[in-house]
Amino acid sequence: MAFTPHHVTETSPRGSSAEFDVERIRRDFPALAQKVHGKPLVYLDNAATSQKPQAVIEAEEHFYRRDCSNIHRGVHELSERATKSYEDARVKAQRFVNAPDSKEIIFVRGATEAINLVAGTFGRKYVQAGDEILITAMEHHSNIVPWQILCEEKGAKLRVAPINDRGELLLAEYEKLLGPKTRLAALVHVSNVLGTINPVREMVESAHRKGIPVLLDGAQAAPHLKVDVQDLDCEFYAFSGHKLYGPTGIGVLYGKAEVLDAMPPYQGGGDMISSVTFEKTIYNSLPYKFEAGTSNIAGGIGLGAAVDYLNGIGMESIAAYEDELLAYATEEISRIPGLRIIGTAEKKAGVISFVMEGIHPHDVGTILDQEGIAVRTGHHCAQPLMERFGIPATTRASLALYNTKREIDTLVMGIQKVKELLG
Ligand code: 7TS
Repeated sequence: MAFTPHHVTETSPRGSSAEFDVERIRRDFPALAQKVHGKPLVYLDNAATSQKPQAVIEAEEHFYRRDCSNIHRGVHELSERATKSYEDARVKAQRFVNAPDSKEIIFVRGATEAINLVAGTFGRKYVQAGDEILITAMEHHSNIVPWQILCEEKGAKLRVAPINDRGELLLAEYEKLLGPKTRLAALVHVSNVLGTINPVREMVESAHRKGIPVLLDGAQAAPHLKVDVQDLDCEFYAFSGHKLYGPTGIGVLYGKAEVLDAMPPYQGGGDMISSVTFEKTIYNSLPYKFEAGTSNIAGGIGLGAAVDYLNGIGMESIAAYEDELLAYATEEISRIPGLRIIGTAEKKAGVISFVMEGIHPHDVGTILDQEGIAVRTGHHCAQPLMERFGIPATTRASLALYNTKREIDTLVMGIQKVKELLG
């Protein structure tokens, strides 16, 4: 049931602008215009999930209002429209990460499911007792726990590449840990707590020199950087739609075709088969082999609209704007006495985590909320990383393309207020 898209219909073409007009961008995001506790919303919890532009909301709504139908199976008009929009979105995602072929784009629920898919199929097939999986000390739980489950089942071992006090990976240590028993290196591209951008291209190269395949967790990279899976040469790349201004419940696993082809299916059911008898089932070709059951069709279409939206602005412009904003925020926030930033790597994207002397992050978050400022507090699903820094939790401000220096100033004033009240 291969579907070959000929002409991909794009939504909301904006034309790329050399100048980054943040005020115009803000108007595309209806949720940003609201007040919270009587104060204008300052949304700085983008690493958890980002707000959605009108174009994404409209794409989902359009599907439910006009095209709602199941895909890949109907001969009728609505099903054909829905199938085309969904498969167009796959091509958009393919181009977004520069994958060679759209069949290498597997739609999943998000980065978590993408990693679980690889652990449950690639891992189950290739990992044996005594083998090793290599991760880093700065992984999100979703790139730790699936490997622990696999290791437990197989009698394999999880190895962890250490980091320095700035939150940078110790590359020499990482290379030493790439050994003859390593079956996969599963590495975060950008840390959700520290903001560290790992030198993943070099890390993939070192792994490949020893014949070790690599999965990159790009959940926090895809919204901030131009991702090119051919340049990175990784076997797998995982990301979530909802952190990329798209809907929740949809994400992507990119995998090299030859690697995906050799892997057993993930879940069994409709759409992932080519033929079924009680004696034998023949699986469908890529990407459908890994997409059992009715997909998040509206989500996929919404993700396609998010990609169009980002392309209209340009990932390079977004990265440059956010870099400037991060530098400003770092400078302003680090001036506050008694505050310590956790994660001071030379190469960072979009995240500032901090702790304040004598004040619990939860109290910081609660007071900031009263000021209309949304941040996340806690361990950020990275408990081993908290342990590495000897802290239970941080307050985290995470940036998006629509944040402004004015909002950073509001955050700084909010933190001053926390100090006045609790310091
Ligand atoms: N990997 C990283 C690096 C992440 O930051 C997250 C989510 C995931 C994987 C999982 O993504 P999901 O979409 O499948 O849930 N990170 C966060 C966060 O920092 N705050 O809330 C979710």
